[in-house]
Amino acid sequence: MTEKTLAIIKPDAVKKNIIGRIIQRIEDEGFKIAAMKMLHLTKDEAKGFYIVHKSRPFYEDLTNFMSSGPAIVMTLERDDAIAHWRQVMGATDPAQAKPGTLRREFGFSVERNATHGSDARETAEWEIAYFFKK
Ligand code: IDP
Ligand code: MG
Repeated sequence: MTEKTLAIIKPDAVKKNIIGRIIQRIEDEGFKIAAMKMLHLTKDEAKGFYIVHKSRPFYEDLTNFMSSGPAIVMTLERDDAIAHWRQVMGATDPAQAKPGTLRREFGFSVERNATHGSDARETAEWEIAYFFKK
């Protein structure tokens, strides 16, 4: 069933000039890019986006990183988009991610892991609305 997910090319990947390679992979995986923009999140916008992690020890560093430079946010559409995009990204920690996944190929650390993807229907809807007004 066609579904939408929110994907982000994080500031580490934008800095490394690999936007094109990641978008190529997105298209090769059969996703339709339904919306896309580049933006430089403020610290407060990053904190709002990752509000579910506010009591985690990495929240402060993560939101500094996510507001450290421009990122690309996208709505991706496909059959089973949420699970499929998470599979293409690989595990959160690039060292644990399977060969061929984006995080294994392009991630630097558990924090600077190149890409974001929603983890469920409800979070996808909330995350898409966070960046794209109807
Ligand atoms: P996910 O991005 O694979 O869904 P989450 O657990 O939702 O992983 O964490 C959100 C983001 O927070 C990760 O993508 C990563 O950038 C960062 N992060 C997660 N765990 C850690 C950690 O243990 N140390 C530092 N950063 C982390
Ligand atoms: Mg997550």
